[in-house]
Amino acid sequence: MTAFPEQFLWGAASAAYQVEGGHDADGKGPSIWDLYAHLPGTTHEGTNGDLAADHYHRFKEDVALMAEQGLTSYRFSIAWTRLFPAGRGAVNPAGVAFYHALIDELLRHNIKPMITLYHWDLPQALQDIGGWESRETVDAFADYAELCYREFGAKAELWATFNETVVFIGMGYITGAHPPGVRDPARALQACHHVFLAHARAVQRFRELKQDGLVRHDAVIGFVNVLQPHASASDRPEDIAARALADGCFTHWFYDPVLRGEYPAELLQWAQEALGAPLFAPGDTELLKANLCDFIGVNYYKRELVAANPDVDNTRINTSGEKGSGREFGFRGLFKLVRNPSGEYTDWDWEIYPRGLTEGILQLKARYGNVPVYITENGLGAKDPIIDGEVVDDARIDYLARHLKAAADAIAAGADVRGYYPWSFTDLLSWLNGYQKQYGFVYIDRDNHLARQRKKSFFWYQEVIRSHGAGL
Ligand code: BGP
Repeated sequence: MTAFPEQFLWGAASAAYQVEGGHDADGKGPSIWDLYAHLPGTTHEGTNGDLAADHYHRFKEDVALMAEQGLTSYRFSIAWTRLFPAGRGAVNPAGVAFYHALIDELLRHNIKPMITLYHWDLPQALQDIGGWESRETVDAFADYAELCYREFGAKAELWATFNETVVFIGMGYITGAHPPGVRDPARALQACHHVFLAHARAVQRFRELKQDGLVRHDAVIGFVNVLQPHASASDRPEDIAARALADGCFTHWFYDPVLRGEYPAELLQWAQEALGAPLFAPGDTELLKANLCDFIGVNYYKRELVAANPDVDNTRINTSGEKGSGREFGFRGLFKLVRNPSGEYTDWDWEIYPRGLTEGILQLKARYGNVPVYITENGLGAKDPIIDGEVVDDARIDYLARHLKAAADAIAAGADVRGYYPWSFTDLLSWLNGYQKQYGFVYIDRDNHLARQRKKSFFWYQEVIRSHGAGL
């Protein structure tokens, strides 16, 4: 017996900067990550994505492995700077050709592409004119999206505009750990507002081009968010209030605009009074309202326990992989994320809590109705053991199996979950943690010309796919 609907997609995920390499190949322009990762002290031991897994040159080998594993879908992102080296203006035909070749190779193996338009690698040329703080970037994004639809819209049916806005805005403009390295909540909220507008504009163009027959009639477009369910650390009223605030700031702020077309009203009022942002221009409200998602993508790794926070002011996270080295994360006066004393944790201090996937999806269903859901990321970051030359990633198998069962529970409870994309297909670059934090089904031997090697989990997932999840 399988709990998964017949059309359920068995995928795996990646993102351009983390896997492609070829950072300046064939006319590609620099992105903010190309520059940022080369600044001293920004990433784990100075690691960067210049070479990554060299998927740009080895995608055929990678797609052959996907086909061997049995994937029915593959989620990847397009590097904006390959298509528009300066973010707008002149198109780079070699970049367009690369994604055609990748997509054609996937289709040849009956693997459905799921295309993410933006997985954090903003063209540096647009950062230079203000990045997401500028409405010119919104215009440039709509044009970039349109080029993608015109080129690839007849081939791909699954599209997502943005990946994890809470992370690239939160880390880019509040904690300062991602580019552009700003620490200013008001600027964060304005940049974030522009991302929602860019999403809405891209959805609008998608539907126009679909109407014109340039995009497949069965194509759909969504937005990918972090799914991080929160629980209060105790039943003290202040912790319950802190949890509600965390839900508002981390979840509703990012889901409401794309699924309801508006911000959570109370929080918006608070932000505008306290910080003076986000500021709306005429037409913004209508634009958001008119362009809701066809589906929502959820990236689930962990849940968080939340407590009232009179004291902690820390936004640094564990990037070493030494369990217990992370400090409490919190915004003083608002809330903090605290360790669950009886919780199970990864070496990066992320709580392993499969039920959170079920709970989180059902919370979304309760708030937004039965919108189609794709689990666009889920996975275990670990330093995988190698025994007698084999990568024996039993911990990953255990993690994924338990989360797949949790996804099945959400489906049994009535949620419309349509696909599962573990992070990641091959090992790849972790933004701040380098290559030591592995997620893949396929090991990349960095000491041996990036040779690909199937891990134990590769064969495990192959069997899950073959049985359509029956043997879990
Ligand atoms: C998500 C991102 C991915 C990926 C993943 C794992 O937030 O969408 O790009 O990196 O998290 O995170 P990390 O690499 O920090 O372990």
